[in-house]
Amino acid sequence: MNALRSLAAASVLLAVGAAQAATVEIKELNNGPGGTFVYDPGIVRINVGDVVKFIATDPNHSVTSIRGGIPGTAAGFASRRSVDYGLEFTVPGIYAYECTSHRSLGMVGLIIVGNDTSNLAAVQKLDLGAQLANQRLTALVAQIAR
Ligand SMILES: [Cu+2]
Repeated sequence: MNALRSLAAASVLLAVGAAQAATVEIKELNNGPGGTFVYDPGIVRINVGDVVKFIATDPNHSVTSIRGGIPGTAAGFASRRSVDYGLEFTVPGIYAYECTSHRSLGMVGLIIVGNDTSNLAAVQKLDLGAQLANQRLTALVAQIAR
């Protein structure tokens, strides 16, 4: 009987835990803390199962995962331009993403899920083909590494 009661209590705790998944907002901005054409914040840390909501605060931006810059078993993603876009992250690791319209202007960001940085080396090796994008990515990666 005690064991059954404990099991029931554990189930309730699990249910409460699942309900606590957070939603984190990232704004798409023409002008922000990191300069022009930025995601704010440019780097976020979330738990597995949390949702990131990209807010189209300024128009003409979008969010697309960068090939080679997400965990190997995770699906890539891409939003349309100028619309809010929500996404649940269920696979731990680092996710690098960009605004395809403004990659050359350095509009990139990072999401770290479940405190898992096992694909850090792959993210560090990314070449976005644009100096400003690579500079911003390097600066974001430096925030993970320290
Ligand atoms: Cu953009």
